[in-house]
Amino acid sequence: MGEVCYTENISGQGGIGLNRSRPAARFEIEEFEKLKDSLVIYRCALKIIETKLTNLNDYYAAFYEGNPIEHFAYRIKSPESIADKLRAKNLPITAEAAVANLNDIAGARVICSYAKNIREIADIIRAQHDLTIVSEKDYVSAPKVSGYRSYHLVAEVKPGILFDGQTCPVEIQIRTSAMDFWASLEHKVRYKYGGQVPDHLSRELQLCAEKINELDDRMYLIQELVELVNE
Ligand code: 0O2
Repeated sequence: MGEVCYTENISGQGGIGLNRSRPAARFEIEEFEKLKDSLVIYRCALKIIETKLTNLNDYYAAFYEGNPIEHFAYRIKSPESIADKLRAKNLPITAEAAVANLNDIAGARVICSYAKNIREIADIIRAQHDLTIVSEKDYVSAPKVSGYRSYHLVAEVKPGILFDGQTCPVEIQIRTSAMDFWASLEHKVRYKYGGQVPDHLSRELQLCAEKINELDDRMYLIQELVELVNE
């Protein structure tokens, strides 16, 4: 199992450059310094989630015949991306607004083999006594109009005594390899067009999302058939 950082530096991935229709949103220097301090707790919270997911993987690897986890990825949202998201939500570009309004500053991604694994993994995360799940979005059963499929949980984590009992949200996205492949291409396309994806590409991406969903189902069927033969 590999572990990667899911980066937001899209321009380095696959050669798709950005076509911004307006200047990038930015933090003023003073706010940027405040943001840097605010990000410490997110890094600590993310490490706790990282340990929990690594333990889950070790457990599956030891006691399950087929480990459903393909790999994990983690990232702290970049200041540029935080500023962009605040602007998109018509919020002030301040550290305080980021902390108060964004739940995905710290993010973990679990990539699994089959769609049925998504629910299993979500159930295990939900059952952790020291995590409080504050929000869940099921874009697998109800995909976004774009075609995006993934299961999102936001877990409140307590990074410990140094932070005075404060909690911190970490967004965990769970999806199959096929869904991840689609999301990463769609993200690049959206970034390239500054969010305004031309209709013909949107339609093509929606079509690909449907095909990928069908592929996920068919691959799962093959796996089930093989398991029946093994019994
Ligand atoms: P990045 O660069 O991945 O961080 P909310 O305030 O919760 O209603 P939010 O946070 O936009 O609004 O929630 P949502 O819609 O659940 O999306 C959170 C994240 O899911 C996004 O973060 C993406 O990572 C992913 N996502 C959601 N919709 C799409 C989509 O249509 N395509 C792709 N590729 N990813 C999607 P960011 O900050 O947009 O991006």
